[in-house]
Amino acid sequence: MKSIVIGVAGGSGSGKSTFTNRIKKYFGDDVVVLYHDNYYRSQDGIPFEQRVTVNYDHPDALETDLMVEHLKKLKAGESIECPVYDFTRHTRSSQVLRIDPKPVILVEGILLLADPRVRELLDIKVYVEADADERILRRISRDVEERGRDMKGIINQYLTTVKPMHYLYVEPTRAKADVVINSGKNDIAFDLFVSKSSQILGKMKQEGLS
Ligand code: UZR
Ligand code: MG
Repeated sequence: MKSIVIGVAGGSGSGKSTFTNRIKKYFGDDVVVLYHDNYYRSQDGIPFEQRVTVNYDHPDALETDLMVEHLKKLKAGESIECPVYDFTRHTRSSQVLRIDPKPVILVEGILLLADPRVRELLDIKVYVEADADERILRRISRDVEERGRDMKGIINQYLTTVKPMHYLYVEPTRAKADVVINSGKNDIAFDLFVSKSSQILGKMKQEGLS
């Protein structure tokens, strides 16, 4: 089986997951999603108070080597066991997730396009763009509701790491994307996107049959 690999990058709170979920829904059973977030390194070796101060917005915080290996395996038609990250504890959980290969492989993450090895494996590179004020507002609601954080911690983290690293490592990868889409109204971008992807997918399926 051949697969099409689509990468969705963009700043934290830009709407990456929303866009990814939309594509996921569209392709249904044909799709599998790999979240770069799940490849954050384990922080089991240090106490919780120290974990909150780690710079998670730097490329070194992620075990991208392992994700590259997994992506290659999925492309080769093999299943993988993906780590699962626990944001409430700032470390890897004891769970692993078995992921089977599918014709559409979606990969999502803030620093996805920062690694040349990842870029090389992507057929389509998307960067989701949103203003900084929108991103921080989304981040506040998300981190309070889903990641067990408080306002003080979110603000502190945003100012010390999220914001500076965004401009240092995330935003520059915008230039590496094939398409930059607006996080707000992206219906047209979405339509263009799925028609192009379906076209590639249809072609691949046809080639697979002949
Ligand atoms: P998204 N992150 C944490 O807050 N804690 C961790 O243990 C690991 C990651 C944050 C990370 C980054 N940064 O901004 C965000 N900080 O998760 C990326 N600080 O996730 O794209 O889903 O927002
Ligand atoms: Mg997200």
